[in-house]
Amino acid sequence: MDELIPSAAPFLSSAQRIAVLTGAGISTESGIPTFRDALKGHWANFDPQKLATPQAFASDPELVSRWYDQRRCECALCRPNPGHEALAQLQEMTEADGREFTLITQNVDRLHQTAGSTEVIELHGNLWVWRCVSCGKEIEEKGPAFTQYPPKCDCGGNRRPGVVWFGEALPRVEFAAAERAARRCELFLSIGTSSVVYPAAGLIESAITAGAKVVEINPEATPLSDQVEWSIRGKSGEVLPQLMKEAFGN
Ligand code: BJW
Ligand code: ZN
Repeated sequence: MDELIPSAAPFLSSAQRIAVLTGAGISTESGIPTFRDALKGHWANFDPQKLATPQAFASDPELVSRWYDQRRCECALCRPNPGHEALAQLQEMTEADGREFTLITQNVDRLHQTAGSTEVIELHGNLWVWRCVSCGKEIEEKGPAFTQYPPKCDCGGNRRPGVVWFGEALPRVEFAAAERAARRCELFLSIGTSSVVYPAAGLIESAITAGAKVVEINPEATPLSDQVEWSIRGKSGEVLPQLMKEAFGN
């Protein structure tokens, strides 16, 4: 066990307000590649930072919608791992005690919700809700792969995934709630994020500035590792259950 776990655990069991930010790393142990590792096989020649833009969709809607639909179908086969489950359990335990708990995710896979987390703040949308770029109509897609790319709306418009691309604004209400939780919390957990994509990474800085204790869980160092109280180098699917056991003894 990492030597930092016993010193961070008491804060998990006693903090009155806890906020958690997760990134792609929490889902790797469920078989979902991180954003920067997402392009394998046929997609290996593409740059994810270029596919995840409104400009890419405008210039090649077939390519971009195919990539997202393939990811939607792959995510549908994935299950939450012990990291997701530990966070769902942490929410249940803290809320049962009347403490405040906010889970903020940059992930688009919805594995937190599948694990039982509630009121999850999705900063970058999700892969399931697709939106018409002409009339704005949104439909949740739970079925098999589309039969045409890009999928079409009844109005004839192209439909796009309901995710937030580079250069697009994050959902206003969700981001405001996330910012508020980051500023109010006593303990902030930053889990499985490279901490380079803004404004999400700015939430970690907001929490630090507001005086929260911050725990980072990541096998690699990030640009913010030196600024946090505990930078625990490890996989979230292993570290989070250990932290829970140390904090709550179960
Ligand atoms: C493990 C692990 C294990 C592995 N356990 N860990 C300030 C400074 C510089 C630039 C900007 C700035 N403010 C804004 C920008 C521009 C831009 C930006 O941040 N660019 C940077 C890349 C430089 N930001 C934007 O464009 C944002 N919009 C914006 O600012 O709008 C302004 C505006 C205002 C008003 C009107 C209009 C506009 C939007 C950002 C949207 C990001 N969207 C994406 C794609 C979503 C859809 C999709 O999935 O395709 O979101 S990009 C991608 O990055 C995705 C992720 O959610 C996000 C964060 O990535 P994440 O989760 O950190 O993953 P990785 O892959 O980077 O890292 C994984 C980590 O896990 C690694 O550290 C591993 O070590 C670790 N790991 N295994 C724990 N087992
Ligand atoms: Zn439409």
